[in-house]
Amino acid sequence: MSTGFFPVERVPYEGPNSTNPLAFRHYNPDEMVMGKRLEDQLRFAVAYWHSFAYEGLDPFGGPTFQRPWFPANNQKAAKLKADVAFEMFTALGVPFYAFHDADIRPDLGSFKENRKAYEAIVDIFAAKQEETGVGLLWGTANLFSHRRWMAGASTNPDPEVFAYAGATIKTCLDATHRLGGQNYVLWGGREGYETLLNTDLKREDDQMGRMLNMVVDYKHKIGFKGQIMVEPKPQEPSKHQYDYDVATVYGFLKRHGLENEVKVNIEQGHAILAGHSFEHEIAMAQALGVFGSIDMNRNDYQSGWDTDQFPNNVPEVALAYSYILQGGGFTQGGTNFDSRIRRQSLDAEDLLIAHIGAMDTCARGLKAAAAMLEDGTWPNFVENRYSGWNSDYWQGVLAGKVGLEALAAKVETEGIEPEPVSGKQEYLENVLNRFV
Ligand code: XLS
Ligand code: NI
Ligand code: NI
Repeated sequence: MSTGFFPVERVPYEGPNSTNPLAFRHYNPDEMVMGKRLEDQLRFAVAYWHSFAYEGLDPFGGPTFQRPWFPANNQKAAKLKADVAFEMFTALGVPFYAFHDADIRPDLGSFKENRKAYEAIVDIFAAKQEETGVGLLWGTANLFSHRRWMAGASTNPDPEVFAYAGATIKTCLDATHRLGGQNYVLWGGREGYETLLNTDLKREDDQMGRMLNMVVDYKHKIGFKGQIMVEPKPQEPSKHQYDYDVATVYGFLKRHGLENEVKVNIEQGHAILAGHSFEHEIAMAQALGVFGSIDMNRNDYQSGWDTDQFPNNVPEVALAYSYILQGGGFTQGGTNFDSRIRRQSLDAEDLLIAHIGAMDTCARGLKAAAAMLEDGTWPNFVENRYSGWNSDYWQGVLAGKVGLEALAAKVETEGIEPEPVSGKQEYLENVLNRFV
């Protein structure tokens, strides 16, 4: 029996000319794009926290959303929340969702009570996944909201907090495994510092590395086949976060021997906060062999913080997907909408409308990206730009067969005087604009 929370049970695809706000105009899951169904290319997931746990607070104001499951301080409310959540996943036709422990269960005070409440909701999720065919893209632990985490989780100066973090991650990994999750994410919201004055960087790095190694060991022990992913972010809530960006996370993984075990979950808004573009972070992760999944959202360009709005800029999204497709597309990862409606968007249908717009934006972006690659002008240009390196001699240089002296001798004996060539930026921008 439906809860009747949403005005429709299923959002149809009606094509580009539809003006129905509760219909897709560009996301037709069965459309084939680069040899795969659109649904399998995009692998959409809804973020449980933003759509069902967020109450509409901001730093200056309290809750604005009056949902029938608020206050979600008991199992009955948590169950109703789960019912509505799965109704929305089904209405949108998304194949996946993602959640933190604290999003789905009430806070009953002790670790043990919370674990039991959490596992009871996970049981409900298991039945609902079975019934609806919706799967889990990733599970994660909320190691940042409760006051116990204020000085960090694995990086806390108090070893008992480290233990509590480990116990929480274990519980969440067990649940993710049980639900057939494709990935498990660690986002270190409080793994950083407010002031360097009270912080020992070296110790905190060692603690965080040790925790991640324990997570990887445990994953193998229980036979979890999902990817373990770290989600980079430079700051907020901490003034400085250790998982600053993709390159920083890669250095951390190398330092702790985890570069072949752990991948990255890249969020649009975090990339911008780090002073990068989304596509930079994606391309960097691919170059380093650690690309895993994306959190799709956008930040307000004026406010300078992680506003987690739904994406609506097709050219930007197209560029991001063009790099994902060039890397072969998603394997276990997907497009998780780490996005929330604004606190004035009070209506149940606003949740649907937000996701519909975002899914249409992503569909248009992915189709544009596929067209750019199928056209070939752009990737061929880049390939060509480096073609001088393809000969045996220059490959040998890269392979270490030539040293600095030999290189210097070559320049003089052959009279090498390189002639600069145009980088063609505007030409390439115009080429890509043909597809968006
Ligand atoms: C916060 C993060 C968070 C992670 C999951 O900025 O994006 O939502 O995705 O803990
Ligand atoms: Ni975020
Ligand atoms: Ni995120």
